[in-house]
Amino acid sequence: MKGYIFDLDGVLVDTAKYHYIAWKTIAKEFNFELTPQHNEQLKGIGREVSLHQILQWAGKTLSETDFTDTALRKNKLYLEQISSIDSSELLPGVLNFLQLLKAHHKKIALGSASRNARLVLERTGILLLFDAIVDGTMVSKAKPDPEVFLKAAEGLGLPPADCCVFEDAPAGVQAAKSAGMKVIGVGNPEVLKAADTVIPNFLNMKI
Ligand code: B16
Ligand code: MG
Repeated sequence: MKGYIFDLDGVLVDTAKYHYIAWKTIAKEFNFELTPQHNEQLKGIGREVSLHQILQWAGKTLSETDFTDTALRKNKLYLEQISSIDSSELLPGVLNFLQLLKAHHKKIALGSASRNARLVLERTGILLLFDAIVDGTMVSKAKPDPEVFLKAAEGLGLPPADCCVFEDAPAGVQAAKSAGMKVIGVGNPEVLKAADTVIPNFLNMKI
């Protein structure tokens, strides 16, 4: 493989838990208890799609203004959670693996649904390791649509078949597959059945 494309939340950094805490707080406002099982379905999908899903589970509807306001408040809660994160938030083995790829002159890209991706990369000190960054501000279709990963490959100047994707969410695995890329799941093999292979983390990775 020439190109390595990484999802952000739940793959490079342990921020998935902060999205969960923020959504749980919002869901409570609708008297809805958001469980880890529900949250699994929100991973990797965009902010507005997530809010639509929570409202559907809660059996609630919001006016357009309240919807926008609620999505903004969720983001504020998330930003509060990540206000003091640093490199300790990187998941096990991430930094070593990124440096190993660099040492082997491999291309590295980010393919994330998050509009806060750059901020998180900056705060955790890995921003400069990326040759291309595609985040939620640059795509019009959320995962499982392949747009984010196709744009990342384009940013690296590589055909999709030369790229592999690391993903922690079923929607992201599906997006990578639809993009025609090899996909390595990071996390629970039960949840990531559609991936080509699943690793628990980046410790002891070789290329
Ligand atoms: P934001 P990823 C995704 O990032 C998260 O998994 C998902 O929980 C979140 O709702 C989405 O980004 C949008 O994030 O509200 O920060 O724009 O996993 O694709 O890196
Ligand atoms: Mg993710």
